[in-house]
Amino acid sequence: MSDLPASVRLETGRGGLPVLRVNGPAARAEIYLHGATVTDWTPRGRQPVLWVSSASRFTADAPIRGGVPICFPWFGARAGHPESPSHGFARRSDWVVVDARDEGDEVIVRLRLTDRDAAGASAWAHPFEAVYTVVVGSRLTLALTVTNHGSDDLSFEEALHTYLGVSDIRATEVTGLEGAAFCDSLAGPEVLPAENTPVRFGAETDRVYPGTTATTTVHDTGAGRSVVIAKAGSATTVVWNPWVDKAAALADLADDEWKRLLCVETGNLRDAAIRLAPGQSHTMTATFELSPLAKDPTQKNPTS
Ligand code: TA6
Repeated sequence: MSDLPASVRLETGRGGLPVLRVNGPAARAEIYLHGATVTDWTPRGRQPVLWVSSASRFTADAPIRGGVPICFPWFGARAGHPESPSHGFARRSDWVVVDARDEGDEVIVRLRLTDRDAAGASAWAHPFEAVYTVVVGSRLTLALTVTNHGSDDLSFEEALHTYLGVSDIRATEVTGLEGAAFCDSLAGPEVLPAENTPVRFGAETDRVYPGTTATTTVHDTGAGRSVVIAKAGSATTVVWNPWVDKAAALADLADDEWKRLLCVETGNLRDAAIRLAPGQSHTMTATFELSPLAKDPTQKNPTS
């Protein structure tokens, strides 16, 4: 690791895990080396955008419940390998800091994971290198570049499993997915017809949009703001809220926290899984930006 600029400090975080604390001109951020999990991004003068559970574990053997866990090299359950961890091993592995630098108002941090240092990668015998570039500024940009260092083709799924904080999920909607067909993971693998309305939340929601490159916007009426999520190199979007029962079933999620989180995930899953020839690389990028509430919500806030 080259010397860190003054804007980046390597400190001891929750659970004694190493964390990079970034204090840039335009925003602050926090990146745990464990999973290269970005757990905070707060533009100057604004409220935090990412959400972390108060019940999250910060231990070497578990993923962090919140922020932006990296799902790689598979998403969800690994087909044919019930013993393998959900969402892969990247979010449970300790990444290495490559370097960090200031560039104008932005601070750029790079982290790396290879098959040699990934926890449990022996179960997935493919030589690879993943480099994660985190750009902290008035926008947050996350770019995951995977390179195949093997002599055979490499196929993998990936997702940036972003947990956004919202004031109340029941008064939050997602736009940008209108017209995109989706799979309801709670119902089955069938691809369901597209809807022409924003995604709204009245129950556990677990949707995979298999063929969309669209920018999505999360409209948080209670907070009077929107989060715009643009992406590149990604053909899948996942939208998740656990609601009451699933939240109660998850040990690392406090029972009432389902009201204040929403996952909008940037990925390449299933048919969009990435296939790399030896020596080839692929980059997937998500960019987050705050904007005043883009829509003047007409619907009432059901909690009031
Ligand atoms: O991204 C949605 C999802 O795949 C859901 O099915 C739900 O399981 C969620 O991820 C959380 O998964 P985790 O393994 O972190 O408990």
